[in-house]
Order: sequence, then structure tokens, then C-alpha cells
Amino acid sequence: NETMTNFLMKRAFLTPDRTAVYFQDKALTFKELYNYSLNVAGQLQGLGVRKDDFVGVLLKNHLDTVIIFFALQLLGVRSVILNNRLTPSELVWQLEDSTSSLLILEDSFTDIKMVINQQLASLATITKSDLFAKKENEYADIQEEINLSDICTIMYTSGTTGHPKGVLQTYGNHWWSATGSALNLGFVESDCWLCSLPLFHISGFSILMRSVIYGMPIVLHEKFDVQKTIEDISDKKVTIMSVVGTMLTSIVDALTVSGLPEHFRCFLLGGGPAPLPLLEACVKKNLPVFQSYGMTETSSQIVTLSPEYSLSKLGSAGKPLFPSQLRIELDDHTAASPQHAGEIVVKGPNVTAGYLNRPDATKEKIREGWLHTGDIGYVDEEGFLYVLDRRSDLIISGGENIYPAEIESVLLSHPDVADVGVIGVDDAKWGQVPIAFIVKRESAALPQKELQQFCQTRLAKYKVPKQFYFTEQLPRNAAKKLLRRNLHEMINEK
Ligand code: S0N
Ligand code: AMP
Ligand code: MG
Ligand code: MG
Ligand code: MG
Repeated sequence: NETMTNFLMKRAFLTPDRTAVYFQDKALTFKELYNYSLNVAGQLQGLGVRKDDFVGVLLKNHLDTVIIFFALQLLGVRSVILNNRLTPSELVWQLEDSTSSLLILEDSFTDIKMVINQQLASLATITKSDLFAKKENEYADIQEEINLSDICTIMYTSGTTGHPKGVLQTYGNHWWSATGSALNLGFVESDCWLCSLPLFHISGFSILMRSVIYGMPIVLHEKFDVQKTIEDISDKKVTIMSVVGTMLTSIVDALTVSGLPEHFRCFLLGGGPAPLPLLEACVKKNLPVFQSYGMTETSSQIVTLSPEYSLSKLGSAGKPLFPSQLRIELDDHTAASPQHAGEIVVKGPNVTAGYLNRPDATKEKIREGWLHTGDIGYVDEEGFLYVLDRRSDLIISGGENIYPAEIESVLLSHPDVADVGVIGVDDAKWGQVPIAFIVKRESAALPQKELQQFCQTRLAKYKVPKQFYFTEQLPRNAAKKLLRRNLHEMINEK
């Protein structure tokens, strides 16, 4: 049970006057960030929020969001961080599953507020502006010392079957993730990290933690905007930016021959497979890219390609970061030799302790400290990882995960749908998008539009199939298991 001082409190003590965050035309130093967070912590405490409570956070990228996240950390509250793209029904499920006692949300998110009032009366909600408008003189009982094994954040991730699971991320996970990143990418005094990835994913949230742990400024964007990205890399002297493939593609397309300024050190690319043509286009335009492999369960990157290998090992995700280990496991659970594909299995202090209230799923995925990712890959003789295939059925669209089973169960609940199969197909913009094969009930008239609307009210937009193909029958084996491979063949024939 190792302890440390509260991260932001310590940072505000060490380097109070350094800039923590640039957002739009504002900037906050670490001292200012601490003071604002302390004030919001007091208001939250006044609302009855206490250490170890679960509090839902449904906010956009914004300076206020940063303040709220650190206020919650000052109180030792467990933040249940929710994906803004989900529908009210998906969000209500996660809020209920996490036993959150309060939800802090954007003023503009009125739909979800209404649904909560109807379906989850026990859950209190407060809008961001109501929280910031509170003027009570509350003294915040802050956690000056934190336990590294305490839960800091929870992010939900879907699975092959059933509902999403809450991934537990401890202070220790965040600490070691930030440390492992610095030991690989290095950290220099001039570093400044651009964050336009959502703070509700670990890709974005981990940048906040690096900021406070390193004492490094970040430039926060409300959302990804390619022109603003290129502008701020120059104007705000950005040295590192985290991206998914879809973003990097549009940056490469937008950049003219001039490339990026000298001070820019690298793009950290993660969240899904890196298409080789994209990596090659970056080499051609002289854009430094560090490829990486990571997931919510590893509190961001766990394997990253070091700069000196970015050309000779192009296409590899790299080696495990300093604090972490990696093994390729065969079906019989023995370790695969180099060049042999198997399941990617990882271990390290940045790896989650498990899933919230899911001891069985935790036991199944984490054995003797090794997380079984379900992803397939191999290592070469020197230990560089090559990721071959994603975990079972997973579709990744612009860095957002989609599980076919989740879409299938929604479509099956439609009275006119007799059977359904969902697969991912390649897409130039998003990497992959979902499409559905539908077997209608006899004589039912079922227009595409109706299925689309049916999905839209129940699923985040990026999960709604881009195409619905009607068919007489789906390919299933004797055990009635859907043969997705055959569905891919049916698409190729179309
Ligand atoms: C790609 C992004 C930026 C696209 O969003 P954009 O352009 O802002 O779209 P909107 O204006 O919001 O919407 C326009 C229309 O597009 C649809 N849409 C939006 N996003 C998607 C999507 N992903 N797939 C399909 N459609 C999408 C909207 O619905 C809207 O439709 P219409 O017009 O019909 O209403 C955005 O999607 C984005 O930010 N993606 C990234 C998400 C992400 O961060 N994923 C990573 C998750 N993984 C991890 O966190 C672990 C790995 C990791 O930590 C990491 C990852 C990357 C880099 C570094 C690290 C690290 O290790 O540190
Ligand atoms: P998430 O938890 O949403 O970040 O999703 C993590 C998943 O994204 C991993 O389990 C992989 O399936 C996939 N992924 C991450 N990095 C890579 C990579 N470099 N190559 C291929 N797939 C990746
Ligand atoms: Mg969901
Ligand atoms: Mg996930
Ligand atoms: Mg993902």
C-alpha cells in the first residue's frame, strides 16, 4: 500500500507558476488550477460527495472539465468517466452499473437529464454551470496523501458478450503509465502536449495526468480541428500530439510541402491499427510518428516504438515500455517463440486491477497478473511487437470500439427482424465501419430507414450500421454460431 502526495497538490507546490493548460484564449498555471479545483472540491463536498464515492462525469473537453476532474481527485472520489457519444439508454446503464451517486454534466445534455429523472430517480444530477455558480464557503477535506492502489477513474469498455464493463484505473496505474511514457519519449523542458482526443477516453485523460506528473503544459482543444491543430502546433510551440489514425490521415492530407516546425517532436499514434500507407505517407512528409499499442485496461500505451526504430521497424508497435512486460501466448498457454502468432498478454503496474463489480470477468482476463488482451500478434527476434488482428470481432471506427454482439442484440429486439449478423468493413475515413445482414420475418416490410432509426435511439451514432443487407439466411455452423468470415465473403461478392 504505497502512498504519494496528491498529484496536483504536489505539482502546484513544486512549480506553481508554470502553465498547466491552454484552452481557447485562456491559460491556467498549476497554482491556479489547484485553487480552482480546491474551490470546486469544496462545492462538491457541500453536495455530500465523499471519498470513495462514484461520481459520473459527462463533459466535453473544456478547461472547466479539467478543474472538475482534479477537484474529484482532491476529494479521493472515483470518477466514472462517460463517453459523450453514447445514447441516454447506454449512459443510464453505465451510471446504474457503477452505482454512481451524482452525475456532473454539460448544460446542453438535456436528453440524458430527462431520461435519468424518469429512470434513475435515485441519481442526483448537477449541470456544470450550477456547480460553478455555487458560492457557499465550503472547506474541502482533501486527500493530501493518496494510496497508489486507490481507484482514480473508471472507464467503460464493451466486450464480446453482454454489457460493457467498468475498467478500474488506479492512481498507481496513471503514475506508471505517465512514467513509462516519459522513459521512452523522453521529457524536455520545452515539451507541450496537444490534446484534442476526448478526455473521456484514456487517450485524452492520460495527457492530463502526464501534465501534472511532469509539470508540462498542455494545449486542450474542444474537438479535433485540423487547421487549428496545425496553427497551434506553430503558435503554441506544441512538441507532442496524441492521435488516432483518422486524425493523422487528415493532418497528413492538410499539410502542404512545408511540413511541421522543427520544435514538433512527434505524433503518438494509438487506438487501433496503423495502416502502412499512412505511416509511409508520414515518412515521406517528414512527420515523426511513434506507433503504439495500448488500451483502456493498460491506462494508455503499453508498447511503443522508440524513435530510433521508427523507420527500420515501420509497422511494428514497438517494445513494452520500461515498467511493463509482454508475452505471446499460444492456445495451450505456453509462450510462443519469435515470429509465431498468438494472444498478446501483458503485465505491469499500469495494467488494471480488473473490472468494477465483475470478479468473474476479472479472473478470466487477468491470470497471475497477466492481462489477456484477446488481441493477436507476434514478436520478432529482437522483441518488437507486430499486432495482426484485433480481439474477437472488435470493429474500430475512428478510434471508437464497436462490438458486433451489441448491435446484433439491439437489432434482434426489433419485432420484424428474425436474424442478424454484423461485421466491420474497411472505410477510407474511419478505418472500419459496421454493416448488418438482416433476415426479415416473413412478409414484413422493413425499410432500411426504419432499421436505421431503430438503432439510432438505442446506440451511439458510430455504432449504427452504415448499410443493411437483406438476406434469406445467415451462415451458421451446426452449433448455430454465426460464421462472420462467410459474411465477409458475401460482401466481397456484392
Ligand atoms: C476521429 C474523431 C476526431 C472524429 O470526430 P469529429 O471529426 O470531431 O466528428 P464530430 O464532429 O464529432 O462528428 C461528425 C460526424 O462524424 C461521426 N463520428 C464522429 N466520430 C466518429 C467515429 N469515431 N466513428 C464513426 N463516426 C464518427 C459523428 O457521429 C458525426 O456524424 P453525423 O454528421 O452523421 O452526425 C473522433 O471520433 C475521435 O476523437 N476519435 C478518437 C477516440 C479515441 O480517443 N480513441 C482511443 C481510445 N483508446 C484509448 O484511449 C487507448 C489507447 C491510447 O491511450 C492512445 C490512443 C491514441 C493516441 C495515444 C494513446 C496513448 O497511449 O496515450
Ligand atoms: P480501447 O480499450 O478502446 O483503447 O481499445 C483497445 C484495443 O484497440 C486493443 O485491445 C486493440 O484491439 C486495439 N489496438 C490498440 N492499439 C493497436 C495497434 N497498434 N494495432 C492494432 N490494434 C490496436
Ligand atoms: Mg454501450
Ligand atoms: Mg475498449
Ligand atoms: Mg479503441
